[in-house]
Amino acid sequence: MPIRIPVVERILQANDDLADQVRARLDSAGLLALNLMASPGAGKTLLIQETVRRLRDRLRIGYVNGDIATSLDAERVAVYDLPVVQVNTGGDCHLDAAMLAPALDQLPLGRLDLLLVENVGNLVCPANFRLGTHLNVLIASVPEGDDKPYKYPGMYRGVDVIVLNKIDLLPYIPFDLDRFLHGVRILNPDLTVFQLSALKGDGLDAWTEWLAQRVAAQRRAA
Ligand SMILES: Nc1nc2c(ncn2[C@@H]2O[C@H](COP(=O)(O)OP(=O)(O)O)[C@@H](O)[C@H]2O)c(=O)[nH]1
Ligand SMILES: [Mg+2]
Repeated sequence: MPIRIPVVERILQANDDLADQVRARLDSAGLLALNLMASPGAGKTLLIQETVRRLRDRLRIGYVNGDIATSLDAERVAVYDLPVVQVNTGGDCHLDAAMLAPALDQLPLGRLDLLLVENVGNLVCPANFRLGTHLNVLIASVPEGDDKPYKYPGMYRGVDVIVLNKIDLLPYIPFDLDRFLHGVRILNPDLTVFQLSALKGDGLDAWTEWLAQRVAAQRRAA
């Protein structure tokens, strides 16, 4: 008798089922939720800080930080006086729906317009685990190099939006923007790409206006 061991499939199926439940909760609350993924140091937390700073007068925003062990990022965002929940994965290189679900219990979902979920810094693991959020956002950054869409196709193919951060460093670091964008387009032709500097502010308004419009569309659909 052959022995069958469908371990990985069952784990991913269990995660998908939980992600569906998370999505149902988010939809019934009428908010828009983003899963922000990137390699360590791409600028996820700084982009989130600047997004909150620019939109907090217009939108009620919550933040979930996924980190292996610390709450350093959560502390950086909490200064903007919004609901913040820390999820420590205890070593896991990604968030999953089972980790996000209890974090939602700690948030006033019905009184939020936008939920920003910062995933663990990694370009491989987070791509495999749906969270139930509405949009997968990848934050790439200039110092990582223009070859990353080619080297991490799973991540680049699975996202809805790409933010290319740290464009202020383009004059100093060899980075072929056309090569990067070509790599993105062959994997994901319809992708929305924002080019910005979370540090200097260039391009941030286009990103925040787009986000505010998506929130409004989500509210109309609810
Ligand atoms: N030059 C430059 N540095 C940035 C930019 N965005 C973030 N950084 C810096 O990159 C480092 C990592 O940022 P952080 O927000 O912690 O990234 P995370 O690990 O992806 O959350 C910090 O030193 C930031 O100040 C940017 O647009 N330009
Ligand atoms: Mg961070």
